Amino acid sequence: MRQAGRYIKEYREIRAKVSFLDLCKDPNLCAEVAVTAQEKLGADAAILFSDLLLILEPLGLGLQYTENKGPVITGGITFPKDVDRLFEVDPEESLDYVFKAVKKTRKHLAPEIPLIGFAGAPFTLAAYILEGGSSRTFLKVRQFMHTEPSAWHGLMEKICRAVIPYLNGQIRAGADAVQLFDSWVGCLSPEEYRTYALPYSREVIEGIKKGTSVIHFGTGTGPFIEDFAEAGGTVISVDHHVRLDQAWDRIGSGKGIQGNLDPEILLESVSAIRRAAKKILKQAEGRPGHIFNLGHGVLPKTPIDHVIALVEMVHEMSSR
Ligand code: 1CP
Repeated sequence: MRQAGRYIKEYREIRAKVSFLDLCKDPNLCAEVAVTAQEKLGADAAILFSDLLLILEPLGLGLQYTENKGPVITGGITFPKDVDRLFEVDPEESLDYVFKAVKKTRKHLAPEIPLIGFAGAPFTLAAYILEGGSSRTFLKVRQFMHTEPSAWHGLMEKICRAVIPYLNGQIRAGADAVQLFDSWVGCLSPEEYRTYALPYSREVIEGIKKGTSVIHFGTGTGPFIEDFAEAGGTVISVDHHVRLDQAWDRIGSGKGIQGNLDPEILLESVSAIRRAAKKILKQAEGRPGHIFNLGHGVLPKTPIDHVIALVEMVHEMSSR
């Protein structure tokens, strides 16, 4: 789904009655939203209903979701010394509601449907903290990492210490796989990625309970997909700015790949969707290890019938 709850009627009905944050903190409602979406779409897996940014609250930051501006983070970091103000996070204590949501969702999902837990990758979380919300330019985060490398390191280490137990807690609660979202990492150059983001993503992925599949998600990673894959992950997610077959060659056949339909296509006709899906499946050549997915979240105005049709056609075209 990925913020796509917004295009599902049942989700909008629940949201008419409760705020997004209250919804995220209600394990019963989270389970209901996730299970309804999986069943309605006929998807092969379900993703936990939660959000990347919830972990910012126990770090000591203010978090609000606004109608027009999206997430707004307050009390953030301007000066290097601000990093010391952030708390150490004990997810068992402060994010227990997420673990309860995992348990409830696992309980209500069909047993053969895997449940994917998730967290934000250190770079993307740091970007939200430094920018105070969404950004087009990511100037503040890039300026901070260039000019304050030691405070940057301190911030990223603190985030790693929060994210690792958070993901492991989700696994203990019943998540079958986890996805690490580095949604904004595409704003970095390959050199910046290697220096300022890769070491911390690697640290998180290496800290995840052995034997659990990790989907490493990023967008705009085409220029440095080899480095992105090197940070770790059982499966590397790619967006539509790269060809799936070429990306897979660059990542190496030892890893799985996820992707990479352009979410915009879902606003077009069913026949256009079929053509685009067929092209991707052809590039995957039926090789094991391909998870068909969009390269990014579903756009808010997407007709649900188009998403259902996509799931059906992918099943039909890839059946053996
Ligand atoms: O009802 C509403 O208006 C809230 C919309 C919404 C929803 C449904 C937000 C706010 N988050 C979510 C849920 C969510 N977010 C899920 C659960 C599954 C689902 O419903 O789809 C997941 C996996 C996310 C992950 C997430 N949150 C990402 C990564 C997504 C990606 O594809 O890269 C990001 C960047 C966020 C931050 C966030 N939370 C919400 C919004 C609108 C955003 C993005 C805002 C921005 O542009 O910065």
